[in-house]
Amino acid sequence: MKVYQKLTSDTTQATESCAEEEAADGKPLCIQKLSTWWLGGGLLTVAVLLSGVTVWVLGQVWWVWHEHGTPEKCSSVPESLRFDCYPERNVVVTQELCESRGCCFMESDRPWDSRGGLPWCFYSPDFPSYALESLNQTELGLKGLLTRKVKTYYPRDIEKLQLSAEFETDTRLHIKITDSRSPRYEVPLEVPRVRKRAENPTYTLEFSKEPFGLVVKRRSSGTVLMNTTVAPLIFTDQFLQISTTLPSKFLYGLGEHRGSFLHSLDWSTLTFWARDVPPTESYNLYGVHPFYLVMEEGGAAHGVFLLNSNAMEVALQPAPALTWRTIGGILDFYIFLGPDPNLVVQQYQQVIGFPAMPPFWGLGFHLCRWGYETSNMTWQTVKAMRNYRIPQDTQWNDIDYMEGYRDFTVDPERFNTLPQMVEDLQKHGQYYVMILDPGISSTHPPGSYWPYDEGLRRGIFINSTQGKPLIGQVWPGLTAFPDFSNLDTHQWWLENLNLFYKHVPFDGIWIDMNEPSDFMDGSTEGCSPEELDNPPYVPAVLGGSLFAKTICPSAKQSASTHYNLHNLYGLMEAKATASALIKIREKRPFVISRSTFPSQGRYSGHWLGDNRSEKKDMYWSIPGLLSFSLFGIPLVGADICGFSGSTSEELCTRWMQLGAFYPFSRNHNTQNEKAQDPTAFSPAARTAMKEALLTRYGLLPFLYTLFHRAHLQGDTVARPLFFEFPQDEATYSIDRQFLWGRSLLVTPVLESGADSVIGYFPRGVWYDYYTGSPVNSSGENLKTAAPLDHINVHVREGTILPTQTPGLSSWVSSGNPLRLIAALSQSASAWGDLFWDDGESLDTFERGDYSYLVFNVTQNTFTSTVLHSNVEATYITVDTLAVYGVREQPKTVTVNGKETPFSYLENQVLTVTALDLGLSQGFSIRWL
Ligand SMILES: *[C@@H]1O[C@H](CO)[C@@H](O)[C@H](O)[C@H]1NC(C)=O
Ligand SMILES: *[C@@H]1O[C@H](CO)[C@@H](O)[C@H](O)[C@H]1NC(C)=O
Ligand SMILES: *[C@@H]1O[C@H](CO)[C@@H](O)[C@H](O)[C@H]1NC(C)=O
Ligand SMILES: *[C@@H]1O[C@H](CO)[C@@H](O)[C@H](O)[C@H]1NC(C)=O
Ligand SMILES: *[C@@H]1O[C@H](CO)[C@@H](O)[C@H](O)[C@H]1NC(C)=O
Ligand SMILES: CC(=O)N[C@H]1CO[C@H](CO)[C@@H](O)[C@@H]1O
Repeated sequence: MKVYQKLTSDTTQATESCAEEEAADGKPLCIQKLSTWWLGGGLLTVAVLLSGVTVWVLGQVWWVWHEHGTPEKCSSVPESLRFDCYPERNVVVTQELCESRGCCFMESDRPWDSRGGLPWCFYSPDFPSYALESLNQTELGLKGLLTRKVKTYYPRDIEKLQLSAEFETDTRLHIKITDSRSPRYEVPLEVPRVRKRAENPTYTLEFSKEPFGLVVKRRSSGTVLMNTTVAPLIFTDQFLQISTTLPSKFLYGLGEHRGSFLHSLDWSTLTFWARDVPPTESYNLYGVHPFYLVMEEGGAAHGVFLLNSNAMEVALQPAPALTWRTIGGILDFYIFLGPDPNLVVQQYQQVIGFPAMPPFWGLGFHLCRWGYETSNMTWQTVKAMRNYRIPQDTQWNDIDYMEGYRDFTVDPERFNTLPQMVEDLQKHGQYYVMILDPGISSTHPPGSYWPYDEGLRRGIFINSTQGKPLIGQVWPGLTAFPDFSNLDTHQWWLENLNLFYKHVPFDGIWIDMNEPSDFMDGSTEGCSPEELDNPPYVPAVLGGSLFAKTICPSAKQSASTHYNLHNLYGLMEAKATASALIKIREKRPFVISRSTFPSQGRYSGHWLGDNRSEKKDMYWSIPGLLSFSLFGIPLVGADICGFSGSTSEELCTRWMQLGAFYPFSRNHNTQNEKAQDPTAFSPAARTAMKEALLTRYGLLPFLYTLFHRAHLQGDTVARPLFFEFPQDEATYSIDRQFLWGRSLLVTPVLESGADSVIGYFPRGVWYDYYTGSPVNSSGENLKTAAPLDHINVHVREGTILPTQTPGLSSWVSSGNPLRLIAALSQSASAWGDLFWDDGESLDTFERGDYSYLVFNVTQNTFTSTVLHSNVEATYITVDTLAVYGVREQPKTVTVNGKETPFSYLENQVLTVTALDLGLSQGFSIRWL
C-alpha cells in the first residue's frame, strides 16, 4: 500500500519536472528518460504498444521505482544520515506531502516533532542535485560550473551556479557558490583581498561530479572535514541548502543561542534571525553568528564561517552532520584549518576583523539599573559605592533619563541634575554611559523634535514598500527606524550625539533594541503578502514569521531590502556609534550592543541580554562568554545578579564573584525590583562583593594585556579550557569554568548552599591565586573550599601575571605599583607579558605609543625585558615579585646583582617586596 502511494505520487513529480524541463531549455529531456525506460524495459515496450496508457503508467512507475525512491534505497539510508526533506514547521508531513517532493517517507519509533527529531521525510541517495559541468584553474584556485536539470520543489531554481574555490592561505580555503548569470545580494563586509594562491595548503579539495559535492580534507591526517555529497545541494532564489558531515560531535559556536557551550547533535535546529526576546533555549536571539568550530580526533580543530546575513537555520544530526538552510544571498564559506583551536579563531578574525582595543576604564566595574527614577537617585548609588569604598568605574542609565523615552532628550525634572552628576563622575575619574534605542519617535508636531524632523528631511529612515518611513512602535510610542546602511544616517546620528554631548558629556554608549525590536509585528500597516515578508520557506524563527516583533523584511534600506539587512542592523548601528564617539571624544570608543553580527568586535562589545536572577542564568552566562570569544567579540558579559526577577543575597554574591571575571563586568537590574548593587546588601555580602571586585582591579594589567592580544591577533580573553588543552578530551564539554587567556582558571560556585566547588584541573600544577599554594592535578575533578566570601582562581604553571595594587577606580589603580606573580612550571620556568599605554588614546599600538614587556623565568632568574617603550611605563614601578613553586628556600636573592631581603613561606612562595623598580627599565631578580 505504502509503496503504491509512493510510486504514484513520484510519477506525478517526475512528469511535472519533465514538462518544466522541456519548457526551460527546449531539450526533450522527458524523451531521454523514457528512452531509458524503453531500453531498460524491453518487455514493456511490447506491452505499451498493446495496452497503451495503462502500461505507460506502469512503465513510469517502474522507471521511478528503478531510478528514485525504491524502498530499498530509502531504507538503505542509516537513520543518522537522514537529511530532512520537509523542514517546514506547522505542517504535519504526511506520506503524500513527502512523496510529492520525491523524498523517502519512513515512520520510526523516534518521535518526530515540530522542532526536529529524526525526520520521517528525507532525501533518497539519488535525489536530483546539481552536476559539476566543468572545472578550470584560476589564479587563486578553481572555478566550476554547476547545473541542475531537474527542478526542486521551491520556486525559482537557479539552474546554473558558479563555484569558486580560492586557496587563500595555507590554512584558509574560500568557497563561494552563486548564480552564474546574475549577481545576487552579498553581505557588505569588507574582507581582506588575497592576491597570491597558497603555496602549501594544509587542506585538500575534491569534488563529486554528479551529484555535485565537495570534500575538504586535512592533508596531514586525511580527516574529512566537510563532505557535502551526503545530501542534495539546493539553490533557489529564496531557499539555499547544503549539508555536510562533520568529523566529530564536538561542535561549538553557531550563535547567538542559549545552551551549553558544546552543541547537542541529537536532531537540534538552531535558528538565526536577530530577535528581541529574553534568552531562551532553542530560540533565535539578539545576534547572528554563522560560525562553528569543531574539535577533531587527536586535538586538531577547524572552523567554518558562512558569510550570509539572511534568515537561516542550521540543523544538526548525530551522523554527525550539519545542514545550512538560508533564504537568500549566496553560499560563501570560509574554512579555517587551525590546527590549534586558538589559531582557528584567529584565522576567523583575520577575515572578519580583529576586535577594537577597549579603553582601560571599560574593563572596570559598571553599574546600571532600569528604574533609577531620578538623576539624584542614580547619583546616590554612586556616592554609596564610594562611601563603602567599592570599586566602580562607570555609572549607567537605562531609558529612565529620557523625556518620554525619546532618544537625545533628558527629562528636565527627574533628571535635572544629570549634567552635574556626569561632571562629578568625571571629576572622580569615573565615567558615564547611557542607553540609546534606534526607534525615533514620529508623533511630534513638526518643529518640536529635531531628530525626527531632520531625519525626515534627510530621508534617512527605513521606508515601507510604499516609499514612506516605516512606522513601528517602541518605547516612545510610534517610531521610525534610522537606516544605518546609509552613510547620511551616520552623519545625522553624529549630529544628534554631538548636540546631546554638549548637554551631557557621556563617555560611552549602550545600544539596545537594535534587532531592531518592534512592539508590533511589522509596522502600523502590517506587512505585505509578498515573498519578502512571507517567503516560500520560513526558518524556524520564534513567532513563525520574519516580521514577528520586528519591522517588515520588505522594508527598503539604502543598501538593500531589510530582508537581507535585518541581521546587520546592530552591526551597522554600532559602526555609526563608534565612529561618532571617536569624532566627538577623540578617544577610544566604548559601545555595548545587544544585536551583533560577525565583525561586530571591531566596533562594540556585547552583553548577553535580559536574563533572569536565577541560578541557571548564572550558569548560562559562561557558555555565552565562551561563544562570544569564538565570535571575535571578547568584550562580553551577562547582567550580574540577573536582570529580571528578584535576586537573593547569596545568588548575587556568587554572581558578583563570577561577574568580576566577565571581560565586561556590569551589574544591571530591571525596574520595580529591589536594588541589587553591592551597597544594597548586608555588610558580609557587600564585603565579599567588594573583595571580588578588588581582585578584578588587581588583575586589570593582565586583563588589559589580554585585550591587546585580542586586538593584535584575535586571541581570546575568556577562553574555553580545551583551547589550552586540546589533547585532553575531558575539557571538551567544560562550560562551568573558564580561563583568562592561557593563565588563570576561574571556578565559580553556581549552586546555592555550597561551601565547596568541584572543578576540573587539567594535568599539571595549578597555584591558588591568592596564596600561591600548589595543587597538583593528574587531569581530574578536584573539590576546593568555596565559602560564600571566596571565588576559586588558580594560576597555571609556567605563567607570569602582571597585577597591580587595586584602587577604587581603574584610573587610580593604573597609577599604582605592580605586583608580578610568577607561577613556576615543573621545570621551574615561566613567562608572561604586559601591554601598557595611556588607556584611552586612539590607535596607540598602531602609532607605536605604548610599552610592551616580556617577563621570563629560567634558571632561578626572573627577567623583565622591555621590547617597546613609551612614556607611560616611566610612571609605573614594580613593587613586589611573588614566585609560586620555589621548591627550596633560597639563601640569597639579588635584584640587578644587589642582595635584597625576601620572605619564603612553607607553601613554596618566595616574595620580594619594596623593589621600587621602574617599569621602563629591564631588570633581573635572582634567587640561589
Ligand atoms: C572552463 O574552460 C572551458 C574551456 O575554455 C570553458 O568552455 C568553460 O566554460 C570553463 N568553465 C568555467 C566554469 O569557467
Ligand atoms: C562523501 O559522501 C558520499 C555520499 O555519502 C560518499 O559516497 C563518499 O564516500 C564520501 N566521501 C568521503 C571522502 O568520505
Ligand atoms: C536633586 O537634587 C538637587 C540638589 O540637591 C535638587 O535641587 C533637585 O531638586 C533634586 N531633584 C529631584 C528631581 O529630586
Ligand atoms: C525613503 O523615502 C524618502 C522619502 O520619503 C527618500 O528620501 C529616501 O531616499 C528613501 N530611502 C530609501 C532607502 O528608499
Ligand atoms: C621568554 O620566554 C619565551 C618562552 O620560553 C621565549 O619565547 C622568549 O624568547 C623569552 N623572551 C626573553 C626576552 O627572554
Ligand atoms: C527576562 C527573562 O525572563 N529572561 C529569560 C532568562 O532566561 C530564561 C532561560 O534560562 C528564560 O526562560 C527567561 O525568559
